[in-house]
Amino acid sequence: MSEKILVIGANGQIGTELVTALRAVHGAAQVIACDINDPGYAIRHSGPFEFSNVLDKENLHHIFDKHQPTQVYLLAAMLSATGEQKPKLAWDLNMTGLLNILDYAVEFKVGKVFWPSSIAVFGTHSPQYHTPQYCVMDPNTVYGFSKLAGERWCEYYHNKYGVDVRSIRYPGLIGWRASPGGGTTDYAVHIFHEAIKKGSYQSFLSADTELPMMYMDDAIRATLELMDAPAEKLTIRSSYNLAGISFTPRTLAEEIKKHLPGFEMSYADNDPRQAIADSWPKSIDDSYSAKDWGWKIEFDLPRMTEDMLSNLKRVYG
Ligand code: AKB
Repeated sequence: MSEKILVIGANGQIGTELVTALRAVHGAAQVIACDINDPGYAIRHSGPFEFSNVLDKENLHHIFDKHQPTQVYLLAAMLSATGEQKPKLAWDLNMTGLLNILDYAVEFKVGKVFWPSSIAVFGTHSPQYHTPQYCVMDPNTVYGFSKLAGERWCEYYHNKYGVDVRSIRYPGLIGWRASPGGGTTDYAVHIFHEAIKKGSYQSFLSADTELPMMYMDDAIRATLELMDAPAEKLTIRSSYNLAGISFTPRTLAEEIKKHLPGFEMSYADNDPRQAIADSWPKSIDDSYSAKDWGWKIEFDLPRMTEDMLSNLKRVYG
């Protein structure tokens, strides 16, 4: 049976790359990119697009009715740093948006739903190193506890209504095709752009702030592999830990200097994102992902750095 796939929040950092990957696998006409904003050139010219607002249930109903999707990827969300500036809106967007999609997944008998969670579900009392799948979770950002509540809703809709919902707790994601929007891990993308454009970068996180990150190619592959995994193999319907690579701003700067020897890094003081980063894990244990659906990372720090720089050099000419 051919799939009909809705990607909601298609213009964002993950959506831009996921739409391209899904269109390559399933054919452009089968993947409907949806976003509240005008799409970029690549998305508009490579297949169908619908304006959608996850908080507008009527508009969503129309889109589900028109396309009768077999799979839905819900990527529209407010991230950690922006969420702290607009806490009520972040809660509403992240929570009501998810519940609207889960309701329509039941009503329209959608085959599979993907929804991203985050390392932000962990908090200051979670183990900081090799943070396990199951442990104390006391997130202190609106983004973090909306993701944690969302995980519980996903598991609930799976158990109660049989929705085949699948989810990953993404680490910070690093890619060259699209910019991140309002996260605590965004420095690890901006640094590459500034290194090429200006030869210097001021990190808003301190030199030794270690966080789990992942190259976008690995993140997209993980998403597609999880969505392709046989349902009976999946033992987790809240969200799977995914480890990625852990590094600090200092280590990343050193890696960039191997390619751009003149690159200069400085560090800002008192950025509010520091406290968020300090409450998150430094590394993740993703053994459930390896066991249940065979997950294996491919990009380490040197390989990711080389790939980012060579692609961005091409982009900036
Ligand atoms: C953020 O920094 O808010 C996101 C995330 C780790 O979920 N990139």
